[in-house]
Amino acid sequence: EASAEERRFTELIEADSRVEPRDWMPAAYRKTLIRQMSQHAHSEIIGMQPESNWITRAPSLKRKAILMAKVQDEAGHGLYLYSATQTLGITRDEMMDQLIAGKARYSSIFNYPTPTWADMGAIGWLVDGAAICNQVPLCRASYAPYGRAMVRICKEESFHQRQGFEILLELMHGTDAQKRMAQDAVDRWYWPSLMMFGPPDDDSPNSAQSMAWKIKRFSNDELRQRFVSMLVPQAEVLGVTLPDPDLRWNEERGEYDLGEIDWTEFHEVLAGRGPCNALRLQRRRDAHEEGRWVREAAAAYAKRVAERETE
Ligand code: FAQ
Repeated sequence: EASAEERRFTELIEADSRVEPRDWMPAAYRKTLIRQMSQHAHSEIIGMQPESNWITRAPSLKRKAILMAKVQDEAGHGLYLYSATQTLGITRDEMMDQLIAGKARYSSIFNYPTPTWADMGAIGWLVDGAAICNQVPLCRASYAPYGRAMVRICKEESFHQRQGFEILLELMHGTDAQKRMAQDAVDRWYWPSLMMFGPPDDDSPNSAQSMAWKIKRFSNDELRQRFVSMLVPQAEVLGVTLPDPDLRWNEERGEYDLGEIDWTEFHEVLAGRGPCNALRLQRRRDAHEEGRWVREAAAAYAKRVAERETE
């Protein structure tokens, strides 16, 4: 027999209304939100690294200013999402400790290297493109602080996506070497960007419950499919080839057929054995250590101000 609180929660979800932090919610709903939202926040923070790798080497002052602004946006998204997650009763310190200890997940995509400038284009076009596809439906997530965070974040991601597209467009109008560099980056980022949507539907343990709770609105495969449909015409404009020989329009399904995704690679990256997992985690640990004096100084100052007020 459901309690009155439980019935009210179920009605709220059924009516497509929203859950606020002070509302009653099932413990499992709270837990899955903390899981997904903290992972999302960690992704933004770790996601700063592949691009910050190029800030000192951007090919012009203008490109450098744009890239710095983008990486700063990612920091902002991370902090914004940590705050939204804190409304569920976990502290920022707990989340940070989990990340530093290597116990927290963050998106698989940020464990790949960025050896060339064209990677900045491919990340913007493919990684931010995938992020938008995944996150636009999350603007309607049943947990209100998450949905509200997504509205603002998606606006910034769409600017990020266009700046990536524009980097690739310029390279594709350049020399043969620049065209090869752009195509090579697309070849390396295409498959990992498809993996961002998560495992296939029949191997996605969290999907059914998250969809019933209206946190997720579409399945992993549905969003992956939508992403590819968005990419195909854009790839034509760019003049790049998507590196999937089996990619073709299926008239009957009204969708593209995709080649086989290498799920072994996906699981290896999730297990911590991707090309840059160790590097990303070490960099985060070092940054945390290097920032210790700032946190301590801020805490000491806050304490002194509080003492002065009670004097
Ligand atoms: N990487 O049962 P499901 C960005 C895990 S965009 C790592 O399907 P769910 C912007 C999953 O957590 C990137 N782990 O799970 C940016 C679960 O593990 P758990 C961040 C993955 O939650 C751009 C297990 O596999 N975006 O940062 C991945 O229903 C450029 C089973 O999976 C978000 O986080 C993966 N790719 O669906 C920043 C979006 N896929 O927790 C900088 C919000 C799955 O049981 C530069 N999140 N796993 O141990 C979501 O929409 C969902 O959480 C999914 C996964 C779709 C990612």
